[in-house]
Amino acid sequence: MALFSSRKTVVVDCDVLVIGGGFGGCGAAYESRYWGRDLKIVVVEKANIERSGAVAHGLSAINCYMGMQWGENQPEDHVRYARGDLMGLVREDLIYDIARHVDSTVHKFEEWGLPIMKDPQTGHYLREGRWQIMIHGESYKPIVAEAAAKSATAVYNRIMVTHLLMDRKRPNRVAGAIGFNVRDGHCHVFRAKAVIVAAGGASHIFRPRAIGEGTGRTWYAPWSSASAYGLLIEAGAKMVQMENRIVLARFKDGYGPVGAWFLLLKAYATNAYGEKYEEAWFDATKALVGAYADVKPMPTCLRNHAMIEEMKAGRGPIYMQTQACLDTKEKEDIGWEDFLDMTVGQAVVWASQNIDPKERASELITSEPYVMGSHATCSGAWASGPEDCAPADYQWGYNRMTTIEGLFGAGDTIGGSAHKFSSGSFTEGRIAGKSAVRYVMDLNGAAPAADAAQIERLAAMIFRPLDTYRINRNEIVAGTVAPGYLLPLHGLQRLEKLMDEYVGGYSTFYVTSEPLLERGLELLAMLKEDLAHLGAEDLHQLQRAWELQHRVLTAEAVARHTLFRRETRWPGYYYRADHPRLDDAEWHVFTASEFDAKTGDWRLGKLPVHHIV
Ligand code: SFD
Ligand code: AMP
Repeated sequence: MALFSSRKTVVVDCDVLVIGGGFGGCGAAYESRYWGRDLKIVVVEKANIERSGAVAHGLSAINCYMGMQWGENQPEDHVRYARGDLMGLVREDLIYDIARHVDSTVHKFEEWGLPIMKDPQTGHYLREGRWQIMIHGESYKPIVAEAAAKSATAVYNRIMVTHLLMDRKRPNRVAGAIGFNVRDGHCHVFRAKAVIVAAGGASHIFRPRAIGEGTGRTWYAPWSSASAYGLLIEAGAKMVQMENRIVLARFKDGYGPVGAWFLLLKAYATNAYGEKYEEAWFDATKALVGAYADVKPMPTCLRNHAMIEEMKAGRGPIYMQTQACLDTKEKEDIGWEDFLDMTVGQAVVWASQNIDPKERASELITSEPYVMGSHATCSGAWASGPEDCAPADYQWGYNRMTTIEGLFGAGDTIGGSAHKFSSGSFTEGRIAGKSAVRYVMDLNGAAPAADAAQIERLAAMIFRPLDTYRINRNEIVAGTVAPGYLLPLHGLQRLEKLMDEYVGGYSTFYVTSEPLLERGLELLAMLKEDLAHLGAEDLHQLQRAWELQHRVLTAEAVARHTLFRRETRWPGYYYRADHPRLDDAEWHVFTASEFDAKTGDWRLGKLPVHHIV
């Protein structure tokens, strides 16, 4: 019998359910309302949409903007850019679809009150780089969330979704979602005709560099807990490119991003001796990846590769020569605001280490890997493409519908389409929202029926860690250690350590191989067995427990995809020591996986990469 017997179950019925009120989710809510005037549109969010997700703390740039009104770029240009950056492998239809709509999204953001910097000479948005524009973005998220809140019929904040619900009769048809309120502990059941998952990417899959007093600090938000992948994998959705984890060059210890420094302020990176090092690695890199080394701008992974090689050669620390570019008050202000708007911790590192960036260079380093679908990386779900330009085998239903009927995705959730960033994720949410509404209207009232037995089974399972803790805490042997349970933090640390050491984290300089991956998967299987004994002291820890479940499943997908792709496609993100070169003859393809939750089996395969631009 459950020990928390006062728990209520709240049931919510709706037409469109949006899981995650970040950038993709806010876009989905906004656009669903536009097309579905009379529909019941519900957003469910584990935090509070006003300050949730990767943009919680603000941003200082919008990294995806074409500038078509000024003839700056066309959508085709963006497809070429993303393809080059991802070493040839992207869903060009999905990227094109976002690029052609993204400017209108940014114009809406400005209309809603987001201050966008202007070039005093032209009056156009101030360009950081070819694709990026500068904003005063500390309040970026509340501004965007307000539009979503006004559009949705209801926003359920503080509810962590743990599982998707499936139709009673059709196992591949989504019927809603289930989770719990992290404040009052009530169980929440959402029954929906269409579901859009926009639950963000994943930090803390690999061991972060930050330890001790900095524990938990990462570049991508620490609360980006892989739910977008965990929910979908468990339900059997086809996932792609899960091996394509991203490593980022960042200011050391505070994880400050580098884009504004390289592109707008024209700072440059050197080794410890003040030498620019990227060019020096060109021939060696070309021997590994061939013509991809000639792509301009240099692909993100190859920029990392040069930095990693330089570090391995013992010529670190690597430095961003900030003092060489901060020669005016305006530039100095932009430099500080870049961090104060987006990564306050980096400004704190400067203060705490007595670094004045106009006097002294700052260290750069490559981060631990993250799993995402919206930056210079494209892990995520395989989705049906736009009706007018997707190749036939990329299209089986409604735009942005996954391989599960009625289940859509946006932002980090959707795979194959890199370089969406905040604006592109919101845009993809809009695309998914419009499509989900059409799907609901085409149903003509034929709603799915959630499976009562599944709900009952899940409701018992979700809260089990609370009981496990209560029963076993009597056996605590020391501190927080008890033989009868595993605490979420201990499980997380086990996951991070094994992913780091076997699947290509920073401590091996991102190197892995078949034997390492096989051993990592063996240890992962043992960790998965222990997850049945997770113990949660309170509701906060219960949330941590389910975040860990989502992270572990995602990590397994990363390891299995990495094992499957027998080449090194993205040096600088990870290296297969046993297949050190890029191999276009065999691997100019997407890797795809499907998980069967009943048997625990994974099926991996290849999907074609079509070039439409
Ligand atoms: O330069 C559940 N990003 C940047 N984008 C830009 O456009 N410009 C920049 O300057 C950017 N930089 C940057 C960025 C991110 C971070 C952390 C930093 C710097 C420090 C990237 C964008 O933020 C990113 O691409 C988008 O936010 C992705 O959108 P989306 O919707 O896929 O993810 P989200 O916004 O994190 O939202 C997810 C939401 O889901 C909630 N959630 N809710 C219920 N149940 C669950 N189980 C849930 N799990 C998650 C989350 O709480 C969240 O609200 S730069 O460095 O690149
Ligand atoms: P970051 O701040 O590293 O997240 O980068 C922000 C944007 O600038 C992304 O679109 C990056 O791909 C791009 N970017 C960062 N550094 C460089 C560089 N050295 N050359 C070209 N593009 C860059």
